[in-house]
Amino acid sequence: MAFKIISDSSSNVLELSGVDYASVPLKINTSQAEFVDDDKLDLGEMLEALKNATGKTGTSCPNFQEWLDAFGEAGEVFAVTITSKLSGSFSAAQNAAREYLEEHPQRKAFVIDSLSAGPEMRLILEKLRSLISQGHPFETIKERITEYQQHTHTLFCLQSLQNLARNGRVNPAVAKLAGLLGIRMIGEAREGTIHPIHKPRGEKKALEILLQEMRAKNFAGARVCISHCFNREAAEKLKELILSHFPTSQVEIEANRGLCSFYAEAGGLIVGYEDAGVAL
Ligand code: X90
Repeated sequence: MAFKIISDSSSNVLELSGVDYASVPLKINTSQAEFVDDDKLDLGEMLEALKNATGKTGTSCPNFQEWLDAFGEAGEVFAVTITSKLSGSFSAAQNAAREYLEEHPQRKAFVIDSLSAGPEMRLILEKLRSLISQGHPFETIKERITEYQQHTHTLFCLQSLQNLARNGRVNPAVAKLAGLLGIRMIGEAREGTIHPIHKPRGEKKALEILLQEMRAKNFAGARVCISHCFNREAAEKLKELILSHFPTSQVEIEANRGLCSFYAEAGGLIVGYEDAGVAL
């Protein structure tokens, strides 16, 4: 049966070559406009509209029907969602999978809670693609991807946490300092939630701390994906820093799409990486 991989747009992955793939968009809303996080989204326009927005701004996840439509007619589906602790996307995808399997009992579907957002999801999606291309059966891929997730992690470095705080995804007290006097908030995804760890001042210090935190989680030079929001320069510097200590690492850089741009805000970096256990 044909495999299909799906993720919601918090993964920043709009296309995945070599496999049947679909991205299901989240939406970013102001009281004046709605931005659908698909390949037609103009990020510059979205950030400009957010800057000028009066009133509440927020996001919404794909609903049951949108997930179900993405499952389509595929025989075996893997769906990867943003962390279930901060969004309803996982729950909607699970309900869609249940319906899909009820309608077609011979088909298979597995919904994966990434417990993260952004580039760690890309690592999971690309691992799924590689397991599929190796010809493993569905059940083996399920086991292997669950095992793989034990060895992937997310760190972030944000210059503003306003949108996270305003939408109840971090404590406003935690958000307060970021952005003042060059202070960044470095944190990690811990059990699917946002966990602050450092508040360095200045970019150089921030990048050093990111690498230090990666080492603390047993990073030893495997795959890394850095996503940025209008800050390619910092992403490039982090890449150089990682490569200077771990020359064999494979480091990719990507631009955040709409959902991650809304929450990581201008200047933000999100880092997804594999620890040394991944090769075992
Ligand atoms: O359902 C919705 O409307 C989406 C809500 C998403 C809320 C949080 C997104 C955070 C994205 C922050 C850095 C990465 C953190 C890792 C998460 C545990 C960007």
